[in-house]
Amino acid sequence: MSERKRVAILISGRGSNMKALVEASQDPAYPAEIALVLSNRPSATGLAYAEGAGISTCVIDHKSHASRESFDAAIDAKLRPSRIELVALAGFMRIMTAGFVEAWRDRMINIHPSLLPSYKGLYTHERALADGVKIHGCTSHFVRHDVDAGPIIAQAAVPVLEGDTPDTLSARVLAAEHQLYPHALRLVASGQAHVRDERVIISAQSMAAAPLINPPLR
Ligand code: DQB
Ligand code: GRF
Repeated sequence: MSERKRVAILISGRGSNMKALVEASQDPAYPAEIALVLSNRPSATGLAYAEGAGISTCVIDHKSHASRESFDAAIDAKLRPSRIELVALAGFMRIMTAGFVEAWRDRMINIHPSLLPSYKGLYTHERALADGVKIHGCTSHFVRHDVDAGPIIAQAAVPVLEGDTPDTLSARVLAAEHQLYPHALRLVASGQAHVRDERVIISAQSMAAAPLINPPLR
């Protein structure tokens, strides 16, 4: 049963989603092991946590690369000899080139703080509040060159509450991300999630049937 997939997590900062994936992978029955944490920013606070957890870490600073192609090539040149099989972006803030995305097609996933395809890009919580939506959430998806537009693996719906600010809403969504992302990585690493015609098929999985209605019925 040592067929656990070797995963690299790419971060740029805090790394709370990375921590959620590391904690999930500490269960020997989890189908993925975190073999590498890579940051583009030397100051990413998530690096210290990974080191403390005994995980190999690496900094590839985009500022020391003249082009996006050279930066992405340096990342690829670290992943391959590390025998990485899956890449999980976790608050990684650099857009990847088409060549890198194609090289890792269907083997690279991301967590995004909205119910895609709503609120692609940045400042998702501010925009959701400005629109007055009652249900927000987060999405894990395969990465495509078209940013935040890859096939959706799993989503979590989060209620927007009266008086929410970007801070209170982002904290509620982040807690959902920490549940959703380990679940999505489990589906991909175990082979239960497959891309077919740019949609994700989930095999042997009971589907949620109850709607989240906000405000609640009673
Ligand atoms: C992100 C989505 C968007 C951004 C960052 C991360 C963004 O717009 N940042 C400001 C510009 C930064 C820059 O100059 O590079 N989510 N690459 C591809 N496709 C994706 C998703 C993320 C990171 C890289 C993708 C990605 O869907 N090609 C994570
Ligand atoms: C999360 O909201 C994630 O969805 C987004 O960036 C944030 C990263 O937070 N892509 P953290 O570094 O995982 O704490």
